[in-house]
Amino acid sequence: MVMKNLIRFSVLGFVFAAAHFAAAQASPPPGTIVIDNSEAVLEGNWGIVSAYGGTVATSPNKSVFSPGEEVTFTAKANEGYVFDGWSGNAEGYRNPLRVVMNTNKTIIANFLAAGVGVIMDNTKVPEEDRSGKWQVSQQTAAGTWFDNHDFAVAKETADSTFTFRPNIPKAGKYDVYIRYAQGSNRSSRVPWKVSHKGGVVNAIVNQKSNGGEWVQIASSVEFENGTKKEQFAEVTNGTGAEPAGTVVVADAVAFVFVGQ
Ligand SMILES: [Ca+2]
Repeated sequence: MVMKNLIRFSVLGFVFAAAHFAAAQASPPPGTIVIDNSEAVLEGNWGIVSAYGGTVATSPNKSVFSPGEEVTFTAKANEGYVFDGWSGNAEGYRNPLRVVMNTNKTIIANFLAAGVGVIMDNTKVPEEDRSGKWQVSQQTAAGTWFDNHDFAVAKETADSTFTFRPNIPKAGKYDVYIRYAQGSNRSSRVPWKVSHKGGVVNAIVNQKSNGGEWVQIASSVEFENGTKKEQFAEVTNGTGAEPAGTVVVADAVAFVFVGQ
């Protein structure tokens, strides 16, 4: 008897605005999507889109495989969507994804409807925008954006700084959100600062909860086009007194256009 392994695809469309950004966008600006590895540059439509967000190509192109056979899946987002990783019997954001068919699998490609803005991952932050002692997480904790996050041990007074300095696609007003994998060893008062054209906004975030969500730290702040020294979202490890072993997490920051 020859065993066969079956594969089934579910292609899910999620609405970026509703699923990942709580703030409703009233009048969506039009556009297209560019995605650059771990930094998604999103230029597209906000709002409810009912169509599925993309397709998955299978190579070799068939749905029944011999045990041990290797297959490559390539997710392709439709216009107005961005690929948001694998789930089911796969995980992460590798695309194309190589899978060995040693059992029946259900692999889900997730897509997000896009809005205007930038999601900047910790892996895109250059050395000159990090100071102090940051370490890369060795495991991908649930809720992490892309493969990893950086973390630093919390201190009463900050000695480590991590600065997300985005390439803003369009001058205007932006809401700013951060993301992290929550955990019991996270600080309950992580200090974030958003520096924008009109000044500075400070926010304290409890990273013990709301992990894997986009948590808003600034609302309708103004940015110029491009990358600028004074335009950033920054986290430090200066939490005040915390139990030994407490850490702060730098994972990803989303800058979402909300209007001129
Ligand atoms: Ca990350």
